[in-house]
Amino acid sequence: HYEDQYLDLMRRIWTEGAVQQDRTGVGTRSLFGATMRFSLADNAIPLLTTKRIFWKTAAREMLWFLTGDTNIRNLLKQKVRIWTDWPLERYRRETGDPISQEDFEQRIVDDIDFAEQWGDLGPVYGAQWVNWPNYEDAGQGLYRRTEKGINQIELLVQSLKSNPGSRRHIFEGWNVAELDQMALPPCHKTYQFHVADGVLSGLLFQRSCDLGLGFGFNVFAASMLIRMLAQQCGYEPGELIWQGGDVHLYLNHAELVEEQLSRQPAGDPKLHLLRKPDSIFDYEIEDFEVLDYHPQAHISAPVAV
Ligand code: DHF
Ligand code: TMP
Repeated sequence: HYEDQYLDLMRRIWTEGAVQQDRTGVGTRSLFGATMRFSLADNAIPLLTTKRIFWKTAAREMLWFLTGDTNIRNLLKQKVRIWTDWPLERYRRETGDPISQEDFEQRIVDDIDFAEQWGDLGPVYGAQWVNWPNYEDAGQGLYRRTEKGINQIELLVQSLKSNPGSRRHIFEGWNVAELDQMALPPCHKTYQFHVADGVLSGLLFQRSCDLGLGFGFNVFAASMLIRMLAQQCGYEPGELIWQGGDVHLYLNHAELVEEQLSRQPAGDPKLHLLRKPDSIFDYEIEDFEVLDYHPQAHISAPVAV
């Protein structure tokens, strides 16, 4: 089963991983450098089956990235709460207001000025993917930002269509000059694509991977993106190759890890695209359907902020 790769890595990190003090103070066991391959042929989708993954949440996040938005307001309007912790932490720290998560989220939704001040994550994923800063010569050795940045996704679709054999089908979130403005520097930072015999595959390099929490979302979203690109460009979907840099398990995920490792993966879920939108930017959540997904119960675990 495709999920055995994941469970094997989880077991290896939990038993052999080096204990490391990490940025969050929670502590991890970690291992450096890992690869997994998942087939996307015949609508196959690498959803974890040893616990439920809320794939619509991951899908909404991916669609939100593609709009270029970096404010959590539009996520919260869809009840997607996975990014709240970071703006909430900053708000509490800078104002001293001990507001609850629910009240903070409600205020972001209700009050657009509040959202603009406190709901933005900085120039993270979406900002770099579709609006990478570009500059024009303003004379006298000065440069100014152009009105529109570089849309890496649009360029990617063009290059996949017009020059399939290229080895440069890449988009990148790691904008070195802007890392210090981001709530978190990108984890899933580099995406590369490859076309051979009309089959499109994608490779994701993830510099840092929370194997207990983020991973299930990340492989689903990357696979969904490959499927969308294949549909737009007229290719068959091939594989997702996932590569992790620092792959870790948080020490407070013991219960999740033990429980998940005691379960057996089963089934072959399918992702169906119900419509072919006019462009890569026109997909909606209703365009996606997952069938044959019968996971075991969800396991909740705390997220290290
Ligand atoms: N920090 C850390 N420490 N781990 C992460 O995985 C992570 N992921 C981020 C931002 N920072 C992070 C963005 N993605 C959840 C899933 C993905 C995600 C952030 C959070 C999460 O909390 N998942 C829960 C609840 C899912 C839901 O509410 O739908 C889960 O059980 O999967
Ligand atoms: P770091 O910036 O110190 O590496 O912390 C980021 C943490 O978030 C780390 O545990 C990896 C995790 N993460 C994912 O696994 N997937 C994601 O998509 C995101 C945003 C974060």
